Parts: sequence; structure tokens; C-alpha cells
Amino acid sequence: MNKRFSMLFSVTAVAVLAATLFGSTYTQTQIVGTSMSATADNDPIQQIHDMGGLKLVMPQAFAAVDCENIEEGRNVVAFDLTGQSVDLPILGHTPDAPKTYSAMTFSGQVPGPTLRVTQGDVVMMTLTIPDDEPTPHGNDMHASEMSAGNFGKVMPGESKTYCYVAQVPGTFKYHCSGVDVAAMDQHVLSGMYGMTIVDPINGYKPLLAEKTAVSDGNVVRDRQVYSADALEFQLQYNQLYLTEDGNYDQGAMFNHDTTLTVVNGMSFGYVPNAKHNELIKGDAGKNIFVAQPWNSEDLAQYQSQLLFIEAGQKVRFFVENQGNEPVFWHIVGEIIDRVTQGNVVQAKGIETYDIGGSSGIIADVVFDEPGVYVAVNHDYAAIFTGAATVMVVGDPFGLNEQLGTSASSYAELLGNPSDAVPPMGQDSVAHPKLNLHGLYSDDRAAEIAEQLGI
Ligand SMILES: [Cu+2]
Repeated sequence: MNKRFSMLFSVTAVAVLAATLFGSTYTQTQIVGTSMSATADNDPIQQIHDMGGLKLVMPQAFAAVDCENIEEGRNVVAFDLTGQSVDLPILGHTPDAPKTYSAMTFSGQVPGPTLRVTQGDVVMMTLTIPDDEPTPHGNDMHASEMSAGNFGKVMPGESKTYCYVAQVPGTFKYHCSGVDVAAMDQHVLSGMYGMTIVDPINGYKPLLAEKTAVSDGNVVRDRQVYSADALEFQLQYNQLYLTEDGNYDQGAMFNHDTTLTVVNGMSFGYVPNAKHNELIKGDAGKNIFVAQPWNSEDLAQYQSQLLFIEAGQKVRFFVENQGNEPVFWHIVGEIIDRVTQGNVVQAKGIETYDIGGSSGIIADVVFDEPGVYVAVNHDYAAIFTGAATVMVVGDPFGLNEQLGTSASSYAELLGNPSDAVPPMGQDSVAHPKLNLHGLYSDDRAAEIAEQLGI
């Protein structure tokens, strides 16, 4: 079967599936005829027909929350997004020789802003598409439980709002639904994705870590309990499928032929930069890491940065696989102490956790030893196309003494990158300092710098 025929076959298969689903809905409507009896002025099939099909009827019938009539007592969190196409840099970009791709974004950044709420909150999502945007967009939020009809397209020059109760804790993708599903792959894989964190209503569980100790010459079990409080990071994995001139390449996507693997929108965005070279090697031009593509201060918000953690500190990672390939999530040098999905513990003391497409985990890790650790997608194609995130724990290079600083950690001295840190939530430990970093348009970077007070 040639490729073109195979694609057509897939489209036909989807159409048949859709017809089957519609067929079953149709049958069910007829079966519940006692409550929806078909009289001349109350024929459900005729009503659906008159209103232009099921799509228009379903949101009304199944919307979780009426935005105009929200139950008193529930906390309402407004989440405003703008659909915006913009060129953004890719690997190999320099200010002198710009190299960009045709990105599609929520609010001028990739990934879109992270929404963080507490279980039971009402999310009031408004998507606005500016007049001059060349295409409609939609927003499908996986944290919701309501009719897919809500995720339909919003036309340029228009806004659309929906509301739902975030009933289930965990991490959840949100993504552009394209133009009523058409071109959804292009919109998502060009940057229109983000994450919702729904904190459990009673907070996160303390972590029990199994260790051993020597007592009176015998090796014994040494259980250590860490409170729910944690320093937090967010890591979102995806792929770029691009033509030579930086446009979306659907053929490459169908073949799973990844151009670049991105973490929070950038390939190799969390590796050392010239400043780190200078501190550790005494020479800004001598690279510490094998690939340092973003190590010029002229790159502004795109200059690579590291993640800094204190030794012995408990860290909570929100990891979301936004992409088209599995993520074999592993930290070089560490064991993941606990993996949670929803509010359910899935694994403890595990070397690698597999995260399928459109899935997420909450990983708790205590880094006992100072040193350098690297979070990867342990798929070699992913590592070597960008999925390596370098983390420095404690002061492995003895820099504090050299710098004569009274800072208690590099996080306090050098700060952590803004796009790797989620908004504060239940049981969050504040980062001592944040720096501007991320796949932001210049306008968005200016807004974020203002929010951060930098
Ligand atoms: Cu879109």
C-alpha cells in the first residue's frame, strides 16, 4: 500500500468510526423514547436537524457548568488565552543569523501558560483570537469532563468562554483543537499546548523513602519521611516536525520522523551557558556540556539555563508528554522516589517511568548527593535531538567559597529559569530567585519579566 493510499484509508476509517458513533447515539435517542417521545413539536431527531446537527445541541446538553450560574462557594479561576501565530527560534538560531519556525502559540509562548487550580475550583477559560490571526483556533482542556462540542473553533475577531469544575487532581494537557479538529496536528505540534495542574483538595501526600543505615555494625532499614512541601519544576515534552524553511511537515509527522525534540518548547534549552563555563572552567568559551547551542547573553530569553536544587531537598516534577512519541522519563544519576498520577501512587523507587502521549506524571525525587544530574527522555533519538535537562544539585564545584557568597544555594545565587517553574500551589516551596527564560515572543517576554519584577 503506498503512503498516499494509506493516508486516505486512515481518513476513511475515521469517517466510518464517526458514522458508527453517530449511529449509536441515534439509536439510543430512539430507545429512550418514553422521556423523549417523538411528537409533532417534540421530535428529538427533528430538533437536532433544525439546530444544525448534534454539534450545536451537545454543549447545551452536557456543559459541566453554566458560566452565568456558578454554584456559590466554589472558587472561580479565570484563565484567559490568546491564539497567536508567531515566528520563534529553533536550534541553531543566533541574533546575527536568525533561524526560526512558524510557531502557533497560546498567548505568545510555547508551551502556553500553566494553569494551576485546586480540586473543586471552577475553571473559566476564555480563548480570544485576534482580528489579524490567519486561522481559527480552539482549546481542548483534558482537566475538564464535558462535551467535546465546547472545544470547537473560535474565529478571528471572536472570543469564547466555557466553564467546568476541575474535579480530578493531577496534571492535564490542554491543546488547540485546530479548526474543529482539522489541522489539529499542525497547531499542537507547532506549539499550541500547555498544562493544567489540579492540586488535590487535601494537598499532596508526604513521601516515605526507603533507605538503609548501619546500626551497631548491622545494615538496617532506615525509613525517611519528607513532608508534602517541595521545590517544584515543570517539564513538558514534545516534537517539532519541520521542513527546511521552518514550516510544519505533516509527512514527517506521519512517519514519526522527528526534526527536534523539545522540552518546554526548546531543544537543549536547559544546558550550561557561557557564564557557567566561566565560573567552572574560568573560560566562557570552553563548554562544559557536549551541546551548548544557546549560550550567548545576546539571545536574551532564549539563553540556556540550568535547574538548581539544594542537596537533600525534596523536588516535585510535573511532567507532561505533549507529543507524538513516548517519553521514557529518567534522571541520569537518580532513582525516582515516587510517581503519582491523579492522586494515586503508581510506582516507588523506579529507574524510568514511561509516559505515553497526552499523559502526565507527578514525580517526587530527593537528591541526596551534590552533583550534576540530567533528566532525559531515555529514547536515544530524543536525547540527541534535545531532550536533556541538566540539573545541578548543591555545590559540586565548590563555587560558593570561590565566589565568597553567603547564598545557601545556586538557586539563590543564580536563580532558576521562569519557564521550568510552575505557578505556586498547594505545598509549594518558593524558588529563591527566578530568571527570564523560555520560548516567549519578545512581547510575552516583556510581560513575564514585569510579572517577575525583573
Ligand atoms: Cu490552533
